Order: sequence, then structure tokens, then C-alpha cells
Amino acid sequence: MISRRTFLAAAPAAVAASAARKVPPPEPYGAIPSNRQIAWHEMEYTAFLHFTVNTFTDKEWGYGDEDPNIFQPERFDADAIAIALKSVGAAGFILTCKHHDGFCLWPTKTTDHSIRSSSWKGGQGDIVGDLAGAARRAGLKFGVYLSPWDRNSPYYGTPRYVEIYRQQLTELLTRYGPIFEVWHDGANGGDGYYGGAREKRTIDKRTYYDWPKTWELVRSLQPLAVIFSDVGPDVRWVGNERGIAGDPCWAAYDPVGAAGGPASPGDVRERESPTGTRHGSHWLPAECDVSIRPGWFWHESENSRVKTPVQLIDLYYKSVGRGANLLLNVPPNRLGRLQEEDVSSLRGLYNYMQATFRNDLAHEAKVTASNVRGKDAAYDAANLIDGQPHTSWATDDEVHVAYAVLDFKRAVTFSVIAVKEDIRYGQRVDAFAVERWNGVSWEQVASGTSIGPRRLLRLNQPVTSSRVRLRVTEASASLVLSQFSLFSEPPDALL
Ligand code: FUL
Repeated sequence: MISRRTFLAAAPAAVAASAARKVPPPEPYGAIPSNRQIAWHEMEYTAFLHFTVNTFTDKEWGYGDEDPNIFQPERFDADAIAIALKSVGAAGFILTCKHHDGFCLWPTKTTDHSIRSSSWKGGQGDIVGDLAGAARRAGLKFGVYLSPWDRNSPYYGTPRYVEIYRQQLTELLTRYGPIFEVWHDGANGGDGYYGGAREKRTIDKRTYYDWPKTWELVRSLQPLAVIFSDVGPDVRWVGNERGIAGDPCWAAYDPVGAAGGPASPGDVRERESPTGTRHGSHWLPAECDVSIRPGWFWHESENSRVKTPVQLIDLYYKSVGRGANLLLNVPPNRLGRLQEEDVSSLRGLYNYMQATFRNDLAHEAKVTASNVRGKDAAYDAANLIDGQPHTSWATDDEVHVAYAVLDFKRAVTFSVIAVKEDIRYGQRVDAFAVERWNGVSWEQVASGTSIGPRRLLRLNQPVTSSRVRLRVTEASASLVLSQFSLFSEPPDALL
């Protein structure tokens, strides 16, 4: 079936056509995302704020015996932080409301090791409240990190602490408005202050926290929030702290414990997390947490070791470009501000993204395809270039291998390719290639495996052609692709 609609004509037509769809859509394949996961996928790139007593003690892991008075961010400005993050394209940010030292950045009722015991703002400060409010004002989503390991609590290791942890979560999830993500890391137990005991405490990672009960609590208080841990239940750790997803990176995942058997936070076979499980039973996409600096917290000595825009761009392609989300840590400094060096690198990344992704060359093309589901216009290949996430080019049930061709009136030059599946129908494609017409034959310029929510392929050299073809070479079900885009990286994008 051949379509000759242009982009401008296709956008309204596609909406009308999907309403008038005569042929039923395909059955979803395998694991599929929940609505909260779909909303999370759309965020793509968020910031992480590591901030606490460590910022003032120059440590990465506080022992839990800090004097609360050392927390004195004299020029703390939540709006300045949120506005800066918004201006560099982050969709939201997650704050370390409590790190392993147990110091709570909000006036919790559960412990004295909190901002309430600091002379900062006369004990009236609330960093969580200020940043949650600033996020909302800036149009950003807000998320919370609450370390399960607490080196301050005298109760750590006993059932009482697990109750305290849930009370802390309850405070965070009921006082500060909508939360988009609840983040639990996997560092569990070891030596610490523990109310003065100064000893080593180990817990059984698999049973101590009774995670399913805690996740139920999160669900009941913030049903739209995704829950992150090594093993989900909504978002999985990517298995490294370098910010790099696997290639392939499947959204589905069946986590396995380090020694085999069931997995739990802190006990997962990490080497399988970057790639996921091709036909896994859970939709459990990867999130790439990585710091813009060597450490997670701000250290003056690391101001000269901030990742450059070029390094951040590379990370962006290796995380977001492989269908994962990027959670990029930008730690506030002792003043309570983002460090200028960090913001300047973020701006470099943002300028690059703006310059590269602002103009989708595919919009100029006419699209034809080797097969269209039921020859129904609702599934036309023109949907690939209409800019709408929920209109798709789909094929007949038995057609798993197919192609779509972009025909241009002029030769276009591109260096980045973007492809997306409509993930409401699951992850269906196993392999694909992109080819250009060289006047005589089709010539492959790039290829990939997993697509899912998003795949970006960055070419070593720009490619020029007036005909470009997306060819799905292997799939586990018929195709439901929502986007095929071509972009050109401006050579001066980093200036
Ligand atoms: C880990 C922690 O131990 C690090 O300090 C950091 O917070 C990282 C994001 O998670 O588990």
C-alpha cells in the first residue's frame, strides 16, 4: 500500500483515520508497560540531587554521627536550582531526602537526626518542601530517594527500623504533593554510628525490609509514582553507575539473585541488568544513574573534574538513545546552589540537543511501506513522521519483516536516526537496519537491535541521500512503529 501524503496533511488525517479505524489493532506482544511507566518513559532525562551533611564533611558516605549544625547551606535557593534544571531540559529531579547517614532533609517526626536539629533557619528549614515547591513552579516533576540503610538509627537491623522507614516514606509521600518516582538504592548494612553503638550491622537483604509491603504502601499513597530499585517493580537499575545501558537494552526483565533464585534490592545479578531479558515477563525498563562528577556529592576538589558536554552527549546516546532513561546527578554545593561548572556542562548538552533535534528532516519526506495493516489508512506509514506518539505504522499479523521508505524532493544530510515503537503494544522488533539509496542500490548506513520506547543511532559520518529506508529485519510479532526521524548534528552545536 502506497501513501503519498505529506507531513502537513498527515497529522490531522492520521488522527481522523485512527478514529475511523476499520481493522483492529494487533494484540500486544509479551510484557507491556503500565500507564505510570509510559509517563516515565516520556520523561527521558531527569536530574539527581545528592545533597546532605556529606556536602559539608566532604564525604561520600556519612557515618551517621554528624553534628546537624554542620548543615548550613547559606545561600540555598530552591527556585534557582529548579529553574536552572528546567532551562537545560531536565523533565524533573530526584532529591536524596535521606542518604546512608540517616540525616533527614525535612522536619521528620521519626528522628532527631534531621534538619530540625540544625541551627540553619533556626531549625525551621525544609529542603524537601522547598525543592518540591520549586519543582512545581518550574514545571518539573519531583521524586524522592530514601536510603534504606541508615547508619544513624539505633534501631537499624531490628523490625522497628523498617517501621520507621515506612513512616518516613509516608511523610514524604503525603506532605509534598505528587511524586513521580520513589528511589531505593541497594546499599544495605555495614558499619555505622547506630545511636552510639558504633558497630557493624548486617541484615538479610532478601527478607529484612519486606519490600513488597513497602511498595504496596507507595502504591496506596502515590499510585502514579514509579518505584525504582535494582529489581523494580517499575524501573530497574541499569547495573552500573557509569550511566551506560546495554546494547541491546530490552525493556523486559526477569531479575535473578546474585546466587541464582529470586532477586531483591541489593541482591541481583548485575551483569544481566544492562541488557534486560528479551522475552522477560515483566516490563521493567532500565534507568541509568550517573554523576556529572567522580563522586555523588559535591566536593570542591572535583570542580575541575566535571564531565564535559562531549562526554554528556555520549552518555545521552548510551542511555536515552538505547531506550533507557538518564538520571544525571548534579550535586548542590555548600552554598546550596548548583556549581557553575556543572551547569555549564549541562547547558552544553542542552544546546547540542536543541540544535540537533529541533528539525526532523523526515517531515519533508513522502513515506511508502512494503505492507500496511489491513490496507487501513489508520496504520499508514505516514504515521512514522507525523510527530504523534500514539499513531503508528503497523503491519499485518503475519508480516514481521517489512520496510518503509522516505522519499525526499532533495538530497538530505543526516547523522542521527531516531526510531520508536508504540510500546503500548510491547517490544516487538528484534533487529533493524537503515539504508540509503546511492543511485544504484540500497546501502546500509546503520543497524540496531532493540528499539522499544526509543532508539537513537549516531553515525560516524553524515550521510546524504534523497531516499532512506527503515528495514525491520527480525521481529517477534507484527510491527507497530510510531516514529522514524532523521536529524543533522550542526557542526557548531557545542559553541
Ligand atoms: C548508591 C549509594 O551508595 C551512593 O552513595 C549513591 O547514592 C548512589 C546513587 O546509590 O547505592
